[in-house]
Amino acid sequence: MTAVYQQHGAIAVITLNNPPVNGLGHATRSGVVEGVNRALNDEAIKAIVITGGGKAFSGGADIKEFNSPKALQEPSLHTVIRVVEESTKPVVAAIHSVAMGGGLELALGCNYRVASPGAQIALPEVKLGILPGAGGTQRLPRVIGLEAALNMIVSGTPVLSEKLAGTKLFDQMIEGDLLQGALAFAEKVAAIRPLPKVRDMKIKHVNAEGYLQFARNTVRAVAGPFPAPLKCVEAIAAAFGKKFEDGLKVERDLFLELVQTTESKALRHAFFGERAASKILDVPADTPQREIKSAAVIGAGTMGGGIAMNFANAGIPVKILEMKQEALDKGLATIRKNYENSMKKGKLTQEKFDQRVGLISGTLSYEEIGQADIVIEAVFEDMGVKETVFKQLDAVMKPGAILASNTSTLDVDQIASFTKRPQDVIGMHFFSPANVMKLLEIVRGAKTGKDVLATTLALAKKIKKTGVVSGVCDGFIGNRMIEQYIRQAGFLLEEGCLPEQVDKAIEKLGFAMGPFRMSDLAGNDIGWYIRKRRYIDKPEVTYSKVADLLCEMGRYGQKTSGGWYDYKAGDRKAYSSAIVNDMIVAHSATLGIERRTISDQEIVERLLYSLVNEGAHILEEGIAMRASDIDMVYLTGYGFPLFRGGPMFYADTVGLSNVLMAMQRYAKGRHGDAWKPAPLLSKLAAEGASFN
Ligand code: 3H9
Repeated sequence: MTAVYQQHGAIAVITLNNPPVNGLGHATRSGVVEGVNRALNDEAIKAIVITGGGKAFSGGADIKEFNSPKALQEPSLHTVIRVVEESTKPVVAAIHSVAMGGGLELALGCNYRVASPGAQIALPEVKLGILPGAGGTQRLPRVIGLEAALNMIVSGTPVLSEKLAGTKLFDQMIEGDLLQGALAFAEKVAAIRPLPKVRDMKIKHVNAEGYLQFARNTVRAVAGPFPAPLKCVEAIAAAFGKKFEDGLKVERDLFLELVQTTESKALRHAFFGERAASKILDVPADTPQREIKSAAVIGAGTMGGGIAMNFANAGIPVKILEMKQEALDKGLATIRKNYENSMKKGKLTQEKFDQRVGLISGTLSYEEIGQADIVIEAVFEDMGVKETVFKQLDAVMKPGAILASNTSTLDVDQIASFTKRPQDVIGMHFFSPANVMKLLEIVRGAKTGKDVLATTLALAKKIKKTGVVSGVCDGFIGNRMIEQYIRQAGFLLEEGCLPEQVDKAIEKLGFAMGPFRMSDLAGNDIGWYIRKRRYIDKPEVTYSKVADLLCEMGRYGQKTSGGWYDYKAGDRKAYSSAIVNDMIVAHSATLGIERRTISDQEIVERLLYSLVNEGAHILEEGIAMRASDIDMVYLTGYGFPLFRGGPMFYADTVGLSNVLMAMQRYAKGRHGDAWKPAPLLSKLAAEGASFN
């Protein structure tokens, strides 16, 4: 039973007890119903208090139960709230820390609510692609008003309890001991009849219809591909002009509709995927961690500067090392400018600006960084250069310091071998711009210490990144997969596409940017450099030379005002380039390829299934621990559309046997070798199973 029943004089206290956040799973729901019935049957009890044990009142319905029979098993949350609302003895919710979703809805079913200040109050269902499905859309407007409720429900953003103190949501704010305060409050109201019920309150608004129409228009414009925000408005609209029970029914129907949508499943997948990524099977949660109170970064370029900003933003002092004063000054000035821009946009106060800039310093001397708890190397992507740096670091860094490399492709084990302390070496692959992008690929070397891994994962959270652990291989999870995607994009050009068609097809699917606009932004010369290095010893790898030809034309992308597209000064818009398109067509002729019309469906399938197949290899080899880790890499680092849940989740929604069938079709075309299915993909498809 996951609710505890206790008696305090004439008051029964039901304490939700389902760590970590008192999710209202089946056992907890049963516990509340049993507790209320027990109190009703005990003549000595005059009132009931419901509160939460541990670190929350309640985080809401147990999301892990969704789409499982337990979610619908009685007592449902509706039943629990009805039992509470129909209680003949007053029920008081005593709220602290977190009251979200179904937790808040349960409190709204109580006759009274008291709260500690500082509690996070929210109906965040919309962030999971659903809406409050246990009366929240009907009851919240009755206590805090239409406009405030609509804002909370459509945004899902938490509001601090003290900010809602003047509304009918709370009958009393309690400073100090919440339970004592709640017991005293319950004593005070025990004899009052009739019992107040939120459902009986009237919602007042001078022009509800007009306001709701305005809300529909605004929400439609910003909801993008997600259906939930607009349905939230519809559910709230039903709170007007309908009987309470009818409004509840509208809400319920919309909830059931939304919970089945792929968009909602994708959002829930991402919610759990983010949390799962920080759990490593052989590194338990109680693994000792090293203390990180100071950091150093090698290299003041775009990457090094961005990495340093992450530390300063988290309040950790960081020293940047450069070889030349000029480069150091330039790097520090860029950081300052970035912060100034944030300040101009009103995102940073002067005080925070001073604080952050004050935490970043520069040096030209390795000796001066020796006492840092962690050092991250962000120098040129070349093994020789890394060797020089890591040998220096090995010589100067204090014992126990973590030595991290920001390499995006190189062998972290080889880098570790340049030191006498491979257990302290780890990969921390940030994505550009490093102060903005959420993803941090954490590369675990063969000898990386478990404490180093645990510390780095905790650090990722501290600097607000999504840390995903990858094993060592060429390109790790993200870049190893993207290589296959880019490869297909090149073949598509040779066979009949132009860059715009490829980009548009994948952008229509929801990608932030297609492969060619992305390359123009990142710089085509980077891929060129990597291809030269990577393919020298791999003559068996076939790839389109069209990108090399582009680079030979000096078209490196936006930075040279021309890449796959043309660019105008001061304008990032991509314009179709006649020279490049002619070059592509001529290249096909040189190869003897008769160009053909290629459908958007083929483009999308070839780009995405190449990602999926490589992802399956990565999973099978244990480079990624779980499919959702791969999805998190793509959602947070590669602009994969959130509502599609990441490449592996997307493949699951298409059906793995359908993915496999399409791959078999493409295997009959040019470069069929690229479509050899990963054994794991074949196996799961044959079993009718999925990755996630
Ligand atoms: C709902 O209520 C529907 C109803 O309207 C209608 C129903 C009919 N369920 O985030 P953290 C787990 S929908 C199950 O790292 P924090 C989480 O997975 C629900 N588990 O901690 C993690 O587990 P683990 C509406 C949940 O302190 C652990 O708790 N509610 C739930 O940074 C710690 O999570 C929401 O959308 C849950 N509802 O933040 C609230 N919530 O340790 C979503 C959390 O195994 N939750 N877990 O990895 C949150 O926003 C944050 O978790 C919260 C705590 C603020 C509560």
